[in-house]
Amino acid sequence: RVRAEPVDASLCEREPIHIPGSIQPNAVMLAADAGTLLVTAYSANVDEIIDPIQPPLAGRPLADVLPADFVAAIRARLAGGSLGDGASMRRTLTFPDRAAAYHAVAHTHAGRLIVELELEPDSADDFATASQVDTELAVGRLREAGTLADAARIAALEIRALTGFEAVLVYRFDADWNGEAVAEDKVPGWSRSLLGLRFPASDIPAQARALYTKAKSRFVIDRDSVPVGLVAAPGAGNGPIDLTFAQHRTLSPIHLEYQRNLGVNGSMSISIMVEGRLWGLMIGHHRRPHYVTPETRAAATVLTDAFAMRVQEIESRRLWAERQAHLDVEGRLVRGLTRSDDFVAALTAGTTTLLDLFSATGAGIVSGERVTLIGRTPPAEMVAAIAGWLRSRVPEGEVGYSSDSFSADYPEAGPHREIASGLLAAFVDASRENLLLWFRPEVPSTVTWGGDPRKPVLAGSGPVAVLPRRSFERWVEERTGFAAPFAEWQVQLAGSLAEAVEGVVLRQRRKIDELTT
Ligand code: BLA
Repeated sequence: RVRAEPVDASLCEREPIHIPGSIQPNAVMLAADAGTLLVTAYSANVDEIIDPIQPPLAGRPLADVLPADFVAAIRARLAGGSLGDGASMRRTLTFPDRAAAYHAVAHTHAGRLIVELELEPDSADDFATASQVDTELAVGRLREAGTLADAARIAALEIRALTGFEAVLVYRFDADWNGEAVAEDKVPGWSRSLLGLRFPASDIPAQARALYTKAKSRFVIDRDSVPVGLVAAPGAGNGPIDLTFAQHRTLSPIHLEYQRNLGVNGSMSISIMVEGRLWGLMIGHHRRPHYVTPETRAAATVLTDAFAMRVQEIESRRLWAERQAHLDVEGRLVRGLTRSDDFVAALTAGTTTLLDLFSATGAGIVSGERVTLIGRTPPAEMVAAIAGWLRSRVPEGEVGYSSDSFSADYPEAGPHREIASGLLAAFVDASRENLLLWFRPEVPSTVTWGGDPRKPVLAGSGPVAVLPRRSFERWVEERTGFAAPFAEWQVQLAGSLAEAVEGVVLRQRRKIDELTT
């Protein structure tokens, strides 16, 4: 059934996961026009609560079908503008001749009002009910975490205690959307550990990341349950129903296959948003089906948000201190420049030099043909050649260059990668005669992937064109030729220093002109 050769992972990005046309079977869904509140679609299991469907449900006012006070409350929220895109309201509802109470949640999206009516499963062992975790106490513990690693460890532990999953992982994206499990809390009896493993970006494709940026959480009760289809009334404007914000949206079958390969049945993922960006996911795994009540799901989202805020605090505090230290160094260098007639000496010979910036281990200035170097750098001829390459390589109008692996761009520098894998460079003047350079050494490392990242996808046959990889065996990659990457603010700071130097160079030129005329 599976052909061995890997196929293009970009295929994964094309699956329209927001319109699967079905929901998980523990809920009933009704969709209505958000303006008229006339029913336009419903899930095929609607007869669980409304019986018989006579006359046809489609086209009937929502108030005929759901308790009138609930529909009145929806109307009021709609009129007040507080049931906008993605916002939701909850109620517990009962129906005539039905013993069970339903958890109802309503939201609007893309012109529709969508109501989900969720039934708690009969108490199976694994269907954890509200847990004893004190959310406030857990938030307090997160607030006291001093490091990112501590905060992640505490978050995994508290969220697992709350939700009852067998394993909870804190999954962090890197700049290229690969990810790493940075914390893990699990039952002792589960020997599998994903802690510290890397996963390629295609495991959570772009459209899924975009959806998770908008909608905060996903819970799958039973990976193997049979999805319930949505029945739409025929008619204009009644295209596929966008389930971006629906809590019971069925997840991609490709992803469910991935879960099977991982040995996971019930699952959770909650978006960790830091400064508006999807920083990572709080992932829950269970080997059997696993139900989490709406209140507990909401509490898990609150805890995840508390973790995200702590991450933001810890990271911004660290960044602030680092930038402050760099601004101090820049200030001293600029003061030195203004007192000196020789900008090269001012930046390389004093007590504060270019080496005090950017954790560089080597730095240099190229001024025309003259090369001045400090710290560990490639030899002067090589630096001159690098300067020549940069002058032609960096597009007109751009002030600099930075790379954590610049010999990939300039293979001639390959032999020097041990001391110069990373390069940050800034042109001083528009003519590009003068150039400041910083070098960072190679940081050799091993990256352990959860499966071979070059083969994330297998070709399927029949209706499914792509399948996720089957093996999550550790796959170790030796990384060479890479330095610690330069941050965007460091590139900007290098540019502003280069600008200050330009002022000094111009002044020196004027002086020389005055002396020679
Ligand atoms: C979604 N993939 C996901 C999600 C996770 C992962 C967490 C979010 C959905 C959820 O709540 O479960 C991946 N799970 C992981 C990783 C770990 C984990 C990395 O536990 C590690 C700790 N996936 C593939 C391939 C494709 C693919 C090859 O590996 C496509 C061909 C697709 N993954 C895919 C899709 C989704 C997804 C489409 C979106 C699922 C949805 O929300 O409908």
